[in-house]
Amino acid sequence: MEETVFNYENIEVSIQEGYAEVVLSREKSLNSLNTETHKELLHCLATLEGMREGVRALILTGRGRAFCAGQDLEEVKPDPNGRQIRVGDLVRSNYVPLMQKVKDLQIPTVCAVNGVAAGAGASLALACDVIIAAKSARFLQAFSKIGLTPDSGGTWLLPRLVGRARALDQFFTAEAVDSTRAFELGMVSRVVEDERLTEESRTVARQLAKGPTMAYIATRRAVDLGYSMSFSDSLILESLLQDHLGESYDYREGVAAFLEKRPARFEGR
Ligand code: T3D
Repeated sequence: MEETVFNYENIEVSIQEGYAEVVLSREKSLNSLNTETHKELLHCLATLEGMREGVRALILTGRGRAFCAGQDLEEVKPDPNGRQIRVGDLVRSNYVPLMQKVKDLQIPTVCAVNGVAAGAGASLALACDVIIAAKSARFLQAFSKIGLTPDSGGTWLLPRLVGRARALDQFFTAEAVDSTRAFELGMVSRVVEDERLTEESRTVARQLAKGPTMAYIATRRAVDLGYSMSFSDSLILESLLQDHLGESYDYREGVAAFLEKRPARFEGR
């Protein structure tokens, strides 16, 4: 089988034990996102997603003391003639495809938030399925500090996690939310000591990589769509998803394993 080579400048990618680890690696600017990083991330996620059997979970994390400081502000500063990029164009060309890809990825995602997650960096973390924060991590809705409204899915993600009032408070004041508070607010599912973050995220990824991938993705879909559906419509959606999952190998294997009193060996199909 041909080996996939990941050769990127701004991210590091490794694959082990059925999961991939993607590390944002622009440490000097706190892993801020420039256009090249967007391209690499999109390419890498699409490639990993295509590796079906080999990669069934993904960890996203950052190198150094930050997870991600959002948009690389050097990239958007006006040129010497005062010309400035159109922010909406940048959002449409970079953030819309990236965030859509993360949210729709056909494998479960784990974010290991190793430090500050600001602006679009916070959105990137909150778009993942399982969000584990290091004790020293903090979230910063930095958009209003530079006169912008949250983008990269922020206005969809944060209110769903913390409620309208607390989301607007974060958006307007841009006050940092530390990991303990983020846990209390429901923004992250686990907080661990800094030195345990890597192992904790890998333990979760290892478990997810051995799990019923299709069921995870269907669950994410039902939960996300459920926010804007009636209870009755959610019941119908769930039944339709079960139609699909009921045809899967993993469903047959799960039932057989239970009846045979042995651990299931899911294959993600
Ligand atoms: O056009 C558009 O902007 C559209 C896209 C919008 C999406 C967005 O993400 S908008 C939000 C953009 N992000 C921010 O506004 C955050 C900016 N950064 C910060 O507020 C602070 O750096 C942090 C709170 C994240 C961390 O503070 P601190 O004190 O720990 O670190 P620092 O000293 O500010 O930063 C360290 C270095 O990283 C510094 O460089 P230097 O002086 O050592 O050479 C700093 O300039 C650089 N850096 C930090 N964030 C960014 C950055 N460089 C470029 N872009 C950044 N976002």
